[in-house]
Amino acid sequence: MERYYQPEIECAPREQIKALQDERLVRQVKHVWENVPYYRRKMEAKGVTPEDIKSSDDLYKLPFLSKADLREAYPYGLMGKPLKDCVRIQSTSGTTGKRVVAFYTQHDIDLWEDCCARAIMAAGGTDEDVCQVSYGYGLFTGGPGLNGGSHKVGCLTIPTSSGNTERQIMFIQDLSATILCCTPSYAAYIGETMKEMGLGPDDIPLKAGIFGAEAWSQEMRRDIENTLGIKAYDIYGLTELSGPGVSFECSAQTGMHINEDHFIAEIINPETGEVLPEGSQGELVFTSITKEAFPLLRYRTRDICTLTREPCPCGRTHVKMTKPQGRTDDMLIIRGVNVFPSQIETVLLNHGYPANYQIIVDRVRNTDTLDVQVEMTPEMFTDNLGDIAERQKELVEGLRSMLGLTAKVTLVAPKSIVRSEGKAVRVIDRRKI
Ligand code: DLL
Repeated sequence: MERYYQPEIECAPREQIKALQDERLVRQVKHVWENVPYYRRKMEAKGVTPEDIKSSDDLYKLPFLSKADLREAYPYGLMGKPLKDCVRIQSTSGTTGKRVVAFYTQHDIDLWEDCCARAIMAAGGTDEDVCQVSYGYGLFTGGPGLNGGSHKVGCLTIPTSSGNTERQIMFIQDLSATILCCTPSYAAYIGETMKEMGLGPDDIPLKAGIFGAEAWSQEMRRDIENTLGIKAYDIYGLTELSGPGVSFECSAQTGMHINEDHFIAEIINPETGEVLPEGSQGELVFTSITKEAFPLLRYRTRDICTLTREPCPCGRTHVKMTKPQGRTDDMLIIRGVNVFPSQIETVLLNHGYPANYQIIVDRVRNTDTLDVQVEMTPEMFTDNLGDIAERQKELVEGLRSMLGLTAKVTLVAPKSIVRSEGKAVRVIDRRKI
């Protein structure tokens, strides 16, 4: 049975959602014009005023915002409310440049937690469930967002945060956790640690997992589902727009429903900025129509995906996005070929390897090199060099047919690639271009 947190809005007829978006957009543009001088200047430069925005059909007239704007306006330049009305900040884990700092009023937090509650109920959660939140707490949005959503659903919430993996497993067992929320790489690590402790899926009561914050393939999903004995659901979001819960998977698992009463989604051509028709692949752009403190209009996410309005058997009517197929900024261009780390992951998992790998890109004598280091499972591990060479050759072939490129593959010993308790670092690009 499909469960909803706010069925009247999650399953509302399309016309009703469109009317709500129109009304909220008009109000939001006015709010931003009056309160965010940085964006007002951008609108003026483009010759747009709030009178030009009469409905969501006029969205294309507004200027884009990008991460560069966030850096330029850091920290207070994009706020829509005075600091005294804000109650919280969250921030990205960005390692380059300035971090993104997002502000929230109590109302913003309330709506954000509603979005996370929708995701938990879509994964089958109820007030009978015990929900272990193993995303990082603190500045990262994963822990606080799902914690709030879990409270709203009425689950007994275990705020373990990430880390101390054996203790995570002990809590799952002792407190009978039924839902696990963490990054997919941490879920895989928890599964691996369970195996080492001699535990299998039947030894834990988990039934569902809500995993996101980083790219993960369908193959990785199956892997996690088998080791933990659960159904694994995807959840998407970004700090700039609140955090997790911008979109989430339902039981159909054919994309993630975007919470359209809070966010209007567009797909654009990342090179030209042109809005693309439904079904096209391109860069996802969001306009937040309910956020008060940090109201971003036409924010370019750099995530590449496709939108679909095909009716969903779950009964929800909100548009669905595919799993992000990559980011405009994590796409590697290697010897002129576009490569996404997710493609490499798919090849590895299809050949039976775990999702523990590292992609090292370098430039030697003006030629790009692609080195993929892949961990063997303990069962594969051997000191027979002939066997290893044979396996490496198979992977080189698999990668060649997926990417059209020759990579160097190095199989490494089990556990030699550092595990992540949050987002995994998959790519090391040593090129100095
Ligand atoms: O990762 C928010 C989040 C927390 C989402 C917990 C889901 C669960 P940021 O740290 O700002 O926020 O990173 C946002 O992470 O633009 C995507 O590139 C990527 N991302 C988030 N969810 C997914 C997902 C959080 N389900 C950036 N699949 C986004 C693929 C994802 N990529």
